[in-house]
Amino acid sequence: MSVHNADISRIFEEIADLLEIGDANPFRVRAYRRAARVIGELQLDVAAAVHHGETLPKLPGIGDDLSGKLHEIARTGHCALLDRLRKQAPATITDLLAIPGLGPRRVRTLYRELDVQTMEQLHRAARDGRIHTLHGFGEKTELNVLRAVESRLSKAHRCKLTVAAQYAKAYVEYLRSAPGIGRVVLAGSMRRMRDTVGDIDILVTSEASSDVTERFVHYGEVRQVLSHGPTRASVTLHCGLQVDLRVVRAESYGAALHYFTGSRAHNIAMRALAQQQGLKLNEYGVFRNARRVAGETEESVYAAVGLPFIPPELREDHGEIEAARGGYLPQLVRITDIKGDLHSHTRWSDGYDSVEAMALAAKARGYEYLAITDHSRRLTAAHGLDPERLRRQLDEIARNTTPGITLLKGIEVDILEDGALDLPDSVLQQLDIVIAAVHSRFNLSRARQTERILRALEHPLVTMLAHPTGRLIESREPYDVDMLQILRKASARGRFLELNAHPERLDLSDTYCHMAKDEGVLVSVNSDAHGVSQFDNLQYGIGQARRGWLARKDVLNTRNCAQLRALIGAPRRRTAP
Ligand code: DGT
Ligand code: CA
Ligand code: CA
Repeated sequence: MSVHNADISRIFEEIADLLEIGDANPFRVRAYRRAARVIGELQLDVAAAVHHGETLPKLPGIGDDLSGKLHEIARTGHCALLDRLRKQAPATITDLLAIPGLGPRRVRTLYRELDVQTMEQLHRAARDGRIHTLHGFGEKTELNVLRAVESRLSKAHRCKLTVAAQYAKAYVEYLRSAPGIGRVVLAGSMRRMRDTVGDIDILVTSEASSDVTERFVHYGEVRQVLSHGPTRASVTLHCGLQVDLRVVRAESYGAALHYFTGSRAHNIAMRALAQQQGLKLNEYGVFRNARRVAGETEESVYAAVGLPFIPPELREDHGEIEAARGGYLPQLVRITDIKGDLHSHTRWSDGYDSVEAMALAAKARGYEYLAITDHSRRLTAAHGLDPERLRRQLDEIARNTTPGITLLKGIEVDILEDGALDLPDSVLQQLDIVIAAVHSRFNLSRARQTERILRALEHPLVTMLAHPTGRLIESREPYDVDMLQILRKASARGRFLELNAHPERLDLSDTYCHMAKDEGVLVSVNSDAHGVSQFDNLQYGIGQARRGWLARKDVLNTRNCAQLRALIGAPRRRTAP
């Protein structure tokens, strides 16, 4: 059984949670949390490296003790410490942490005072009004907990795209190595690059389909076989994810891929379109009477109904079929169109690497420019920069002579509660790029949150709004803002919105990207890399941008350095003192 970085990360996170619920030393808790984050964001496959006897690179914050645990998990998939901690706590207690607002400390209180151990018990306690009297809780918290539990109990669980992608990749590799196998591809919402997926769908071509389904259900990570037939099978993995397999013959590949890519709504619209033309479209091909007229490739399927190829990211029945018919499908932005990154961190705040290492890594990706944008002082947990430390950092950036790449001096400055910025104008004036970001008071009313952001966008020195809704996928709801007003302000003031490509965020979402395009606001697809390995996050940002119909021209950082400077410099020059 193979162990993925996401598994190691989850084990460390659970250890941290259980230690904290158990009132352990906060430094120890923090060490595990940090390790979870570092491993979770690492591109290198740790278990594979351990397996091949390679020495791991020095990882920030991972000393001898944690390194030992890392090897233990990589080798065995388990950690003895976690097993011990789990025995000491009720099995379901960490589920409660999924409720926004419930950290380990509050979970500890709920457990000790009310013996709450499960989601159902939590629901009852909140409904009966037993929570608000506890120390550290209140009426408002109780109400929020009640709402969150109810929404959770009623909603099927989805998995973040990037986490599911790790499991999918390993499964695909396992299937590929089988004899007699043709193509192995991912379909479903994963191919459409949805930010979360309900399950993984794999399509295989083979003339010996039952051999393939047999191999599929005998994968080492399978927990349960849900169904197993000659051409299809479904399983759940140990991590809880469901995986569906379909095996078809090569001649049906295109039609099957089209069908299993979905979305359901797109398929239904396509079938109706085929019917209008006297054709029948299904997962085996396109047929006129009983004669197959297309199906070997997806292009042939679309061509049979008179359409050009529609990229998977657009297949949501959100107007893509009409656009294809009318000849106005956008030429979607591609990752190779990206000329630079406008949001990155270094060791000066909460990044893991130096300015120089980040510059080299950006250059190695073929970028023309990289903006270094560490946090501002208000974000103390991230070692945010005050004016003095920022000045020293700017000196270091100015001294950097990495050839072939332009470093832009920037900051990710906090937007304070009233919409003012966390650093004085005299400091911000020295920068090439100012990214304004909300990192606190997520729960302001819609009117006040919107007002706060509008005020920041009014500021003459602000270039861009970072992660505009603050959502963390599956763990924190977006804050309540009037996005249309924000976009109109950005448009009027010549400002830009970020699409933050960090896998937890993917913020702007696809829908808001489309809205930005409609309002004529350029979107910058930024990695928000906190280390050299995280520039790769960009691929997921590009996926969302494509889902949001963005073409190359709609994306700010497809511009070359000179064009970019003209665009981000303009508002600054207009208002320079
Ligand atoms: P998910 O898994 O919830 O993230 O979303 P999908 O789109 O991957 O949905 P899934 O896994 O249930 O099915 C994969 C694709 O198979 C789906 O996008 C379209 C196709 N499909 C499945 N069932 C049906 C159906 O009953 N009707 C039609 N038209 N298509 C279907
Ligand atoms: Ca699926
Ligand atoms: Ca499925």
